[in-house]
Amino acid sequence: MSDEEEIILSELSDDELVLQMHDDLYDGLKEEIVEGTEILLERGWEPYDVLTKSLVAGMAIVGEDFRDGILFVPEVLLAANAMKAGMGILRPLLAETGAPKLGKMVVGTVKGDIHDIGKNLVGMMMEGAGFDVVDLGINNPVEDYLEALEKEQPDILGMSALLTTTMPYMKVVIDTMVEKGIRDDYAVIVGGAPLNEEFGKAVGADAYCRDAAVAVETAKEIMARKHNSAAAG
Ligand code: B1M
Repeated sequence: MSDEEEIILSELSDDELVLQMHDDLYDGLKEEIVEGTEILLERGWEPYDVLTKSLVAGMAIVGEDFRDGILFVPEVLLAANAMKAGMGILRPLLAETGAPKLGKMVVGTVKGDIHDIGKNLVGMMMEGAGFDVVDLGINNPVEDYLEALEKEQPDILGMSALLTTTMPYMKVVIDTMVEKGIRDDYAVIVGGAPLNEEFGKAVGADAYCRDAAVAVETAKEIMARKHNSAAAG
């Protein structure tokens, strides 16, 4: 926000407000992000649109300037905190569902990796679609995944990684599941910015999911297949 003139968020048009929110996210202005999120919701925006058009799109700009050495870790952390504050408002709205539970997912970011915004988003969207979600948080060694699988008995294991140096760890987890003879007891989905379809296949996942919406669709397909094969068997 410029020092010369105070911007009143509620006086901006939708398009102007979304652009302002991109700026505010860039500047790590948590309160403004909360206010902008609330204004868009009051104006009748769908929570998913607020999420993708203002927050996720804003974070993409932060990501570009982080990559190009224009922004550094402290600034990006502030942006991430502002984004999380906005997501906090959207979470209950996205998770609101009267639908019966579709299935259960254990999800976590892999060892060595502390990025959690994308994973949180996937968790929120999955809850919204009617899944129970057990979130293991960040920096999970294989033992944490195995323990949670045994304890929670989910249908799906989800792993997230945002670094090219941490994404190979997904293979460690899947290989360990194979060694222990439990690989086929769960569907495994993976996601994160540096991953792709080919990588998902190479590590032995059931599916690579480009974004949270794809994760939800994939999880629904997995559950439909599971029910069909149970009915057939
Ligand atoms: Co980091 N970081 N970061 N960072 N950071 C990236 C990932 C990077 C691409 C930035 C860049 O250079 N452009 C780069 C990685 C380069 C690489 O590996 N090739 C990078 C780096 C280098 C680093 C550090 C090493 C920097 C340093 O210390 N020098 C360091 C590493 C720390 C660590 O993990 N050990 C670091 C630290 C940080 C912060 C702590 C400052 C902060 C994280 C805060 C937090 O998460 N709480 C941060 C952030 C915010 C980013 C960027 C800018 C944004 C990530 C994000 O939240 N995006 C990121 C740049 C980028 O990705 N373009 C970057 C928004 C989020 C909604 O998208 O997470 O991609 P995303 O999730 C998407 C999909 O990927 C998918 O769905 C989501 C959308 O719907 N998805 C899944 C994700 N997980 C899924 C799981 C699924 C399915 C779909 O199923 C289970």
